[in-house]
Amino acid sequence: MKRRRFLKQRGPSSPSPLPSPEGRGRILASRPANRKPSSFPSVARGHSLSFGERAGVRGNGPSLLTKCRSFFVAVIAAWLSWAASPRAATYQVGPTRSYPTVGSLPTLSPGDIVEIDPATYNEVKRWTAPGTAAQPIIVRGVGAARPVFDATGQTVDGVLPRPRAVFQVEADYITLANLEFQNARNGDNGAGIRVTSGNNITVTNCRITMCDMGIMCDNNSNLVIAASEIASNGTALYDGYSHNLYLGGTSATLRFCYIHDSLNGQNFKTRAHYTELLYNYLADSQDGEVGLVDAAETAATNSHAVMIGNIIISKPRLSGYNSGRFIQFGQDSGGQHNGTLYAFNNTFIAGDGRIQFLSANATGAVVVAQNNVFYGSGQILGTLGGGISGTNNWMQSTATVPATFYASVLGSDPGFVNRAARDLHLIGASGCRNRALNALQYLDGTGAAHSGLPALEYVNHLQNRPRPSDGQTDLGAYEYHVPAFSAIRLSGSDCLVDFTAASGNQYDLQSTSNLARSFWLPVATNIPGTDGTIRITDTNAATQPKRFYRVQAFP
Ligand SMILES: [Ca+2]
Repeated sequence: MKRRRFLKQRGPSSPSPLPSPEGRGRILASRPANRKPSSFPSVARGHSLSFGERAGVRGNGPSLLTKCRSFFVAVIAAWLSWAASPRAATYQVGPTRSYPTVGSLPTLSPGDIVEIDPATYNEVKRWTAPGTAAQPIIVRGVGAARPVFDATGQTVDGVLPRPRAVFQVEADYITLANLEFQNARNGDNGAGIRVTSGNNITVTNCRITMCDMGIMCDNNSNLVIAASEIASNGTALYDGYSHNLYLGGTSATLRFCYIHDSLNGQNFKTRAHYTELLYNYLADSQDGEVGLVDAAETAATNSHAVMIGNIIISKPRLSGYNSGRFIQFGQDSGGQHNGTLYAFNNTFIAGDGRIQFLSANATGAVVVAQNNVFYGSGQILGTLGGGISGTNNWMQSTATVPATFYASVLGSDPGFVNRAARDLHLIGASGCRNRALNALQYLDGTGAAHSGLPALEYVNHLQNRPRPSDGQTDLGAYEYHVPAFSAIRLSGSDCLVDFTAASGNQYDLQSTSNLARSFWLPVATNIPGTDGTIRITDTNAATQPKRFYRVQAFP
């Protein structure tokens, strides 16, 4: 097993505050443009609070006239502040625009939008101007194809004023959308995107490839990475230490991402205090799929992680790389990790029997696994750390069932639609159906409790949809979609029958004129499910006095 090192060249070491559990921008949303927080009390808040508190009270506090004067003074002050502050602007960047590069942009202000035309830009940039919760700075690609930022030939060594990434974000409330990054190389950790000391950063619909590292961050909180592909990053010059994602700081959330083929390291590695992996697809790393290890931030209580609805697939790894690591929760540099990894409704596929699915290797690190599918290796557990327990997990009959796992579901095959093609949706006959707990709970980085039931499903690739519900949850990342009629109506002499059914499965539509006789005739057979509405025309059915329908799933 290879030794793992801390992030090099960390940013300022002061810890970032924990994010509000209620999310962003609730109060700031009512502020005028570019107002600094707390420079004045908000007009709306001060006014409504005062009247609400004093309603019906006489002879106590300022008179109504005094309050009205105060109100108008506050309005005028707010207007002056708004009028004096820079106005949000939209900048167009492109070969034919006034700003041919992002390097030519002026200093940005809160609310500014940068729209970038499709082209390849051979440049790198540090983003140092902050947005606000109400007015984030948005940098986005527009047009038919994502603009590509290619760092080939650029120096990304992190020696100021140079960045250590294609885009290095060093301020709060910035969104990067619809962009591609590639070829950041410095011999070990040139990144596609690096966030350092920037809170509330969002990366969405981006693609990062062929860098030493895909995304890195440190000394930040509330990083959100959504619907982004991060693949084929890594360098042989930093073999075993360069990853598709290498995060730190206080908190990060990944959802609907496709993270695959980390060339010389892990697909996802973090040292953050708190991590959410929700409905992602991770596959084929060279050295480990998910590593949640230690730093100063994980010594605090509530250093939890939650994984819900992910599909994670490993391949047989090359000689010289870690052949057993799949998900590791704990430490790799001797620090503390005081928290629990909650793994709920994931589908875990090992491409190699040497894989140990779950390992915890710090005394304070605990793993709770519920409603998952483990396939491809019989080694469910590696090292145990602070303890690994589970309920309602599917595993192969030949697996070593941990003594701390209860209500396990054993079988020879979980009943995937097409495992070889990696379609891990369930067939109707799957033994994973309706075997899961219907109540799950996890704690976030502040210790607050949340339901851990999966509400969504990952859709190949970078998409998502609501998870179907039949009242009894299935094991794994996908719920079997029970066929259901959505409409039956007459059209001339025909009857049009609409129903929904799961892709990867086949169905027969049958009819009868007499339920009591239970004699069913085929209307259509071998109908492939689509995950959408299927319409079958029953010719001349409208001429019959009555007709009943049913859908039968196979196998
Ligand atoms: Ca079900």
